[in-house]
Amino acid sequence: MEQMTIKTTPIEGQKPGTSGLRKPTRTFMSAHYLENYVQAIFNGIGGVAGKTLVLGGDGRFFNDRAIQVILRMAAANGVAHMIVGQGGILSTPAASNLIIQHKTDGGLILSASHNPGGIDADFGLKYNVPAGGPAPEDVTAEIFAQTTTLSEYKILEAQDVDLSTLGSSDLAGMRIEIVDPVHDWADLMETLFDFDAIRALFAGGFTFRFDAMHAVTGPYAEDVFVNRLGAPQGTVLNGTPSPDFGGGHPDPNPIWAKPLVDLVMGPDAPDFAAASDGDGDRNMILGKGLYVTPSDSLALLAANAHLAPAYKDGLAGVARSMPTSRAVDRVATAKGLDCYETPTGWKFFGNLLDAGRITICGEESAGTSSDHVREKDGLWAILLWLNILAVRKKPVLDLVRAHWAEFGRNFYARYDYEGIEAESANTLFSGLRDALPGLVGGELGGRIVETADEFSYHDPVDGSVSSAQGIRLTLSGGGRIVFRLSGTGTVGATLRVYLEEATDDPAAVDWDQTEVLAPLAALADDVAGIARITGRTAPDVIA
Ligand code: G16
Repeated sequence: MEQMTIKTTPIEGQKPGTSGLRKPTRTFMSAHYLENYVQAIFNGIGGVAGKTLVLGGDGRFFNDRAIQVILRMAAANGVAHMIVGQGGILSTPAASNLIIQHKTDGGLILSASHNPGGIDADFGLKYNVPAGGPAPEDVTAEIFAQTTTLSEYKILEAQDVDLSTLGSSDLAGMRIEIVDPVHDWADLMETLFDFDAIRALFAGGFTFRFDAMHAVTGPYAEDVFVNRLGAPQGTVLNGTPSPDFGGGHPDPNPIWAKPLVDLVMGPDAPDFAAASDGDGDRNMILGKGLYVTPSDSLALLAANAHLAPAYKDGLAGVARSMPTSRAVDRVATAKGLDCYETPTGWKFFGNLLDAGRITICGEESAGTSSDHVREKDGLWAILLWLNILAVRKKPVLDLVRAHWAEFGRNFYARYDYEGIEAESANTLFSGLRDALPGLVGGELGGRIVETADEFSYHDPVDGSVSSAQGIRLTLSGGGRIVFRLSGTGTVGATLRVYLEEATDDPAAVDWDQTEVLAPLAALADDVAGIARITGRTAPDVIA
């Protein structure tokens, strides 16, 4: 086996976004692209000689080839020990768990999350730190800096490693340990939740459907819901992972998981339904006739987490990303908990979790998790819901309505304008930025603009500052509009507009969300000039 040093030149645009580097698959497959980025990660974290790393991905197209390249590069760069999910597969939360459990030096996760997979779709790669979470901004900045000066990478000339058999092997002095991707994570779940209570729930005829969307969670869901909790065969839908996610878009929301939403809205609705995404970190929650928004789900989980064994002593605190609705803030206020507002991106929760300041956190983008790992964990959220339902013994709809009645209701929607020209996006944001000082105290749609600013996050643990994290306006009467650009898209710019109305009116449990938010949507268009600047008169997606 020959170790080679290959000359290369920097490749433009290898800047990690909200969660690692995501690009079209063909870009990742182009000459030196993957190799350059992997070497930049290795260099950016101070070299990998003698280190132990975790490696796995969501199984999308090119996962298998990329893993082999990374293994050969890891061996050539002196990695001592690689822990790899069998077949090169690991869900993102399972990878985080392995990084933590094995006290490693971090891991490489191959995924473009909820983006479609295939040669004409998307691929991604990110580095997670030894604490288990996505690399924070100072680390990703160093990795990016490395991509701009890289002149060579190291790789071994070797045959493919067999990833199908559990156990250890050697690659030029590097120990490769193939582990069951499901087992350790599923065992962890048993320590957190009341599996007996959930088993009794299923034994009593409670019906549940989980849509794995042909993505990574199928085997995890079969093991936990069916094998360990006794849910009947047929509970897991689309449970066989495929490299192109069955040709679908593995994003658990009412648009891309429409068949499941149609099921809960129809006559054969199960008591509870849920879905997860490409790499298993997102979740969608549904009850009979009801879609629970991620922001409401976060609030309800925070209010009821004490019903699960792991959280029985209460929560240290909670956190949400800035654009996420403030529903969880109401729970925090009622329970006397600290509540943190972070920028979009799971990496920003890491310090708060490590410091023990929060136990549960979540985002409007369908991510929720706790301090059990350092990633969002779709199946964890679904299990906590099941635990709560098993104890409360009430339908999902009743639980949600009771929650709104107790804490107040936050109406919430996100409008996405996809693939807009970068220049239009820049014009729109610079216009908004310029307008901010003049908006405060003025009137907009008959309401007073109470605040208008661009969000900067001051990390209370390490003192770092992350600026330009979204423009936000708050309006009298509980309204809020947030504008930001997505950091996960691979083509053009995606404008996200987040609309929120908050009310304490008990009658609001019966109000229609679309009607409540319509005036705010018109205001958002007006104040930012969305139609005027981008030519778009309607969003591509309402989430
Ligand atoms: C990623 C990040 C999340 C973020 C989401 C949306 O999720 O991990 O923290 O909320 O993207 O980000 P953006 O609005 O910038 O597109 P995932 O599930 O794609 O890893």
